[in-house]
Amino acid sequence: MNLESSKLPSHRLRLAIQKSGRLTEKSLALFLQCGLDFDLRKDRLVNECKNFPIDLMLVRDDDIPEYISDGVCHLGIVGENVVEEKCFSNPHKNRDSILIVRKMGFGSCRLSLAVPDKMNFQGVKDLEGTRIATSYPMILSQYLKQARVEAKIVELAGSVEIAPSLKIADAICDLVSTGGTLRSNGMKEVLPIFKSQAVLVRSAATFTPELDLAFARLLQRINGVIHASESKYIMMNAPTVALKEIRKIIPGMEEPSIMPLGTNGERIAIHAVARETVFWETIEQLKAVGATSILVLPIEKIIA
Ligand code: PRT
Ligand code: ZN
Repeated sequence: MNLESSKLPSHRLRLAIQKSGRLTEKSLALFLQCGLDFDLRKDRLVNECKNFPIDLMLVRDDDIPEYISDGVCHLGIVGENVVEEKCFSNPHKNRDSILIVRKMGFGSCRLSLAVPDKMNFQGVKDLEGTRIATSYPMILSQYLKQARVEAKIVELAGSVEIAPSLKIADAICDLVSTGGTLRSNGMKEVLPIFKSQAVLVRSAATFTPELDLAFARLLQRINGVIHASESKYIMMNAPTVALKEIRKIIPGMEEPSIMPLGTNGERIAIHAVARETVFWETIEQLKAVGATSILVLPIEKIIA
């Protein structure tokens, strides 16, 4: 690492993201939606933002918790699984040096125990005396300790799913999202032990007032973008008598705007923000109680 460019400035936030991997594209898309303009060059360790006091550091995801604990950067976006493994479940690390600020709503997966299809698995006690391959030895050993199961942990950096067929392990503990990798390697997921998604983390160290302000502004933008992406603006016409039912149908509906249609009081127009995903089933239910001209619109920003 170029030490000159890694010196931590006191007037600009430094945020670490994964340089190249599953979290990179979504992290960058979020910054774009937050109005941050980076002239990004992947061969540069630190990339300056042109219109906000923040710089992006592009690194390997495994190093992000360490960089934050060591004061190399103020913030990071990383899988919760990595924070848990590198800091929270690691007895040699200072777990108070890093704080999870919020979940980001992408990069969802789970760390699960998996065994060969042919194994008759009844419960975690069946793993007593076995060899379990994983890239997450800290989380796994904590789990086994709590479950009072003695097993040998075989630490591997990658391709954990092939360990049983290589006969170097009897079971594995690996990240799963669709389950396709396990299936194509003749394995079955038997126990999810840690649920994860990408999280925004910060150093627990106190920021200067200047950095505190920049962080508050950044967080407000991130919150606004994430709330907006989870929400929809719904408009419809409906019989006045159906209002109570409609309130129950729309997920997470806040106080709607209600306008009379015509003069006889029989029909109303309803405009509302739904805080959760609006599925086709919801729209069918609205139609069933008499709603017409239903419009579901995306929301770009929500600032409370
Ligand atoms: O190079 P660098 O070290 O930065 O990247 P990396 O290879 O360590 O990480 P990367 O890009 O694979 O993953 C980054 C983060 O994405 C992880 O730390 C998780 O928080 C998150 N994530 C979400 C996943 C998955 N889903 C995932 N499915 N990380 C890895 N996988 C792998 C898993 O290890 C297994 O090999 O995908 C395979 C299983 O996927 P399915 O869909 O077949 O179940
Ligand atoms: Zn990694």
